[in-house]
Amino acid sequence: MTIEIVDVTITSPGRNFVTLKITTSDGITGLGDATLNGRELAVAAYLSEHVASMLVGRDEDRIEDTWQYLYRGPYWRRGPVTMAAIAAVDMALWDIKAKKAGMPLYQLLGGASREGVRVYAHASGTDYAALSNAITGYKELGYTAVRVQTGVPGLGQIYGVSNAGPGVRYDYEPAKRSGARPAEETWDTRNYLSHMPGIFAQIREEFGTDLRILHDGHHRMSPIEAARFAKDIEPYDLFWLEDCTPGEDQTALRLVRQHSTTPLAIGEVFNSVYDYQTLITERLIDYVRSAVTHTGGITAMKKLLDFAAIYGIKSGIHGPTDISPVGMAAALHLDLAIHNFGIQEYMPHNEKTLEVFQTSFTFDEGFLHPGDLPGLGVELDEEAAAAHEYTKAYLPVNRLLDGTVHDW
Ligand code: KDG
Ligand code: MG
Repeated sequence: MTIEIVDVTITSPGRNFVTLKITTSDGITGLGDATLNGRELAVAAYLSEHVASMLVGRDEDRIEDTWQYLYRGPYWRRGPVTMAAIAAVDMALWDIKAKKAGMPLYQLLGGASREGVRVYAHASGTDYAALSNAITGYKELGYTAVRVQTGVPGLGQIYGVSNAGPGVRYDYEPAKRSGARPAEETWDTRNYLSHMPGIFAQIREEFGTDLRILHDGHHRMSPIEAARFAKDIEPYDLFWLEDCTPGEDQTALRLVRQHSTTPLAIGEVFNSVYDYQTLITERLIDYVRSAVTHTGGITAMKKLLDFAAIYGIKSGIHGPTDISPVGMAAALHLDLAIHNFGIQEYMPHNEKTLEVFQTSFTFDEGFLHPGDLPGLGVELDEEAAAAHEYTKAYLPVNRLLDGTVHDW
């Protein structure tokens, strides 16, 4: 059989998603997530203008060969747009193969290594009281791990903090529908460094030692600032400190490592195994944070995680709301199958999104399972998708208090 139809759907049920659908000559369909937050149309055009016609007529079973054809074939390699496009094709082909086998995808990846995958939720609040409320809410829902982000005195709205008032929030969304230009936020690392350790102390005091606490630095610290921070927060036993320094500077983490035993995670802005070469071989990180959607799909992610496993490094696959339910399903099948699973990020999608993408995920006491439908287990309702037109939305730009553009 061969690939017959290749469709790209852009939908915006509260936020934008790009989805690839491949249909084979015998009518089997596969879905792939191609969503790149704030640059959605670039990936959609890459797929529809350059990739779709190359796929038609190819054998849908040749997943590795198709991956290499799309990666090596065009000469220009890597980058988030290319790798998101390749990821979408790869996911769709695995979805088809698993449907043909009549099995959930994780069975083709070696079968389940666990009963469910531990997930972490996003708890945030503008101050400690609001944050504590959110953590309590997630604990009541059964979560055993939370990422905590809070406001910093002297700054306004900052990364990762919901300003929707107290209570549990499922749908913190960093990309803003701000018209032609991104919104702007302000930042001051000095305020952050002096405020945050006290927050972790309060959390440990209120919630005890069982709760897994994660935190995202969102690439904002210099190497020496990150080293100091990682050392200062050691007593609070974080599960991980994520993205403490800018992602493209792999050797920055040497300095952090030399000074602290706080576990480190990085990689949501990476798009290939080469972004990790130094980090993995020098054991500078503990968790790989790539998204399946941005790193070339299931084929590439499995190789990356196997490489990490050799060095005792675990997975922490990126799973914010800008990964569609299709990308999330790909992550969950991998999580269930691999041996070196660490934890999975989980921000449940809003109701409108789950009408467009019907999933078979189940959540039980802090653990997710992708379900046992053949393939990825996600259906796209194209009529529902068509009701939500693409709306320009951007991640905010971050400036220091004096106006200098800073890492976001
Ligand atoms: O598109 C960017 C978001 O996915 C990112 O800001 C979310 O840092 C993030 C996280 O850890 O989920
Ligand atoms: Mg992050």
